[in-house]
Amino acid sequence: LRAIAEEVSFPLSDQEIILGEKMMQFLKHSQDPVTAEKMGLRGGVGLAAPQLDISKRLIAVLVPNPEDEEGNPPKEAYSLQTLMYNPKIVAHSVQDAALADGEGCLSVDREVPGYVVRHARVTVDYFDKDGQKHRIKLKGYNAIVVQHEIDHINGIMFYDRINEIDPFAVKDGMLVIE
Ligand code: SB7
Ligand code: NI
Repeated sequence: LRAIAEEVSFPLSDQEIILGEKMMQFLKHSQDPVTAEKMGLRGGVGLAAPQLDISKRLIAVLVPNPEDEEGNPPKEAYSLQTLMYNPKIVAHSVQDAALADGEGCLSVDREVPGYVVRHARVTVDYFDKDGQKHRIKLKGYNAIVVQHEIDHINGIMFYDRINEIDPFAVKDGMLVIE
């Protein structure tokens, strides 16, 4: 998990395509209360190939929209659902942001409290499984999740970004996302 993962080249191998599909399936399962229980999974919104011991630059992101106050399902199930091959942050805001509740990681079996300081907004380039290039702009929770996953392919863990001396320090202008 501390290695810099290798870029993939196009066209992808069948293995690399299947790996992406498996990663997305894993996230779907981990969010389904029934299968999650059976498999003993913690709900995941993202996954990076190095977490499966595959040192390639591939991440999967699946961020569900919440139900409304009455418990009705959202219009769109997901606010972000993407497989990204060779994702790269090409621009980011000066403003920082952190989740109010901190972060956790499927690969870390303990809680590490504190604000994980990240960019509030990012522009990300990536390739899809067909080798098409995409550029997306993200903010809020989606931006945080994608940065957490891109960190994994660069060997960075979320707790590396927590202020050691004062874990809940708020740099001026930093957005705290509830
Ligand atoms: C909180 C959790 C995640 C991202 C951002 C905030 C992902 C948790 C699952 N993973 O460990 C994926 O790398
Ligand atoms: Ni993680």
